Order: sequence, then C-alpha cells, then structure tokens
Amino acid sequence: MKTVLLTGAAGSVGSMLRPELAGKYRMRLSDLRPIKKLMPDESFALGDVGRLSDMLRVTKGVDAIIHLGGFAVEGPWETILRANIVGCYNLFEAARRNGVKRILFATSNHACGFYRRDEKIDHRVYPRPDSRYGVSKAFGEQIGSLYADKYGLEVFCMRIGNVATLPADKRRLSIWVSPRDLAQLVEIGIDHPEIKFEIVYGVSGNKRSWYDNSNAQRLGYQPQDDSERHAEEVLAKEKPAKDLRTEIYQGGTFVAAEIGGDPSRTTPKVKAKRATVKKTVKKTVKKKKVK
Ligand code: 15L
Repeated sequence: MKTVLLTGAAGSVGSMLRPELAGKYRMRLSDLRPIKKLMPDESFALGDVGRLSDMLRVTKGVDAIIHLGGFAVEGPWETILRANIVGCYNLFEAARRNGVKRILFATSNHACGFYRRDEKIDHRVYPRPDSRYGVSKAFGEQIGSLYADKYGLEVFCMRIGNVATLPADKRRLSIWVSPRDLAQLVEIGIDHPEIKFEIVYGVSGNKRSWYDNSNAQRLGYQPQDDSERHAEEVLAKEKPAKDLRTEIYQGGTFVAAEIGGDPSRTTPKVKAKRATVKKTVKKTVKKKKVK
C-alpha cells in the first residue's frame, strides 16, 4: 500500500476526499489545525506549509503527496505569498530533498479565470489568472514544471473547479466536480505509471463545461457525474449578477475581487478566516516552543 501525504487535510476538499480514498492508501494527513477523528490507515502530522522545516518533516518517507495546503480563495498579498507561494516552494523543495517521487498539485480554475466563458480551453493554454490567488496557482504549476524538468519529480496538476456534493450556482454548473470524480482523478494522479508533468481539469463530466479535458481522458479519467441533472433547480435560484465582468469571465466574482489590495475593503468573512489562521499559527509555534 502506498503512503500518501495529504496537506491541507482539515479543509473542506480534504474532508471530502478522505472517505473517498479510505482503504486505498496509507494516508498521512497534515494541516495547521489538528484532526482528531482518524479513520483506519490514517495518521496525522501537524505542519505549516509556510515553514520549510515542517514540510521536510511531514514529507519524509511518503510515495506521493496531494498538495491541497494553502489559502483557498483570494486574499491579501501577504497571506497568499506565505501560504501559497512560499508554501508551494517549501513543499516541492522538501519533496525533492526527501526523494518523494510524485506530487499532485491542487491548482485551480482561477489560474485561468480571465478566459471568457464563450471559449473552451484545454491543458495547453497559458494561464490567465483572475486574482492574486490565481497567480499563486499558476506559480505552483510552474514550480511543478521546473521540478519535473530539472529534478525528475513526477507532477500532476489538477485545475480544480468547485468541489461540492452539488453544484451551487450557474457558474459552478460549468466547473463543478463531485467528490467521487475528484477522487478518481486523484487516484490516476497517484497510480498512473506514466506521469512526468501533466495538467488536467478537476471537473466532472459537465455538459456545460468550459474545458476540453481530453488530457485527463487520455490518462483514463471517466467522470461519473454531470451537473446538468441539477441545472433546472440551480438556475431557478440564480440571482442577476451585480457586475457584468463576473458573468463574462470564467473566474466569476474572483475577476472583480479586490479584497486585500485595499485592507479597508476586506470582507468580514475574510477577516475572520485570517484571524483563525493567525491564531492557529501562533498556537502551533507556542506548542513547539513548549516541547
Ligand atoms: C477555488 O479555487 C476555491 O478554492 C474554492 O473555494 C472555490 O471558490 C472555487 O475555486 C470556485 O471557483 O468556485
């Protein structure tokens, strides 16, 4: 059984993936926040992606890494820089030094959010990030490319749409991915014998997709779900967009988000998330000092 590290395991995507992967791999879960309830074949290792020493410790002895860790939405530059850019470097560098063979990187639709909705894009398009968050995902793809070409790491980049049990709105009808479809893609990323460097879209087989996902299909991906089953219900609840740009571009509200650029405009939701992250980092550092 392969040993697989899952960073950002306490987050919502990690929590949806864990039951899907149960019994298939020996899972080492890592996050800033402790996870108390573990399933069989799961262990936990506290780790902050912003610290190279933590990443060197948690990546030791694993066969593959699913890197979900970092900040999952648009945020202030300092947050994105530490969690996603420095964090991504730390993860790849620690994997290289520890001889980890394969990394699955959770990139995002927001690396390409400034493509229009009336175009279909494939894995060969150049990134058009819609936010600082999107830039950090494009950075992760590029560091993956460097580490694949220069050091021979095997890198599988999944441009994930929106992971949820059901599609949430009109935009998500085009980018939705069910947990079981994402898990199928993850298994391909871990087990396919011929991965060098690949970019695929982490989306279900949606009729309204903006992606030509033939690269994933070539590697054996056969999604089970299609958001179309839920389209009528989702569209009936859809509210008109306040900003036309969010309707034109694939990235939706991320193309207009300015949070963090001007701290006075940071939304209460982001403020709360930043406070929790800061608190957890402080707690983790304190605990370490006590030891
Ligand atoms: C993402 O990349 C985010 O991590 C997630 O929280 C959603 O916002 C998703 O994109 C989306 O575009 O819906």
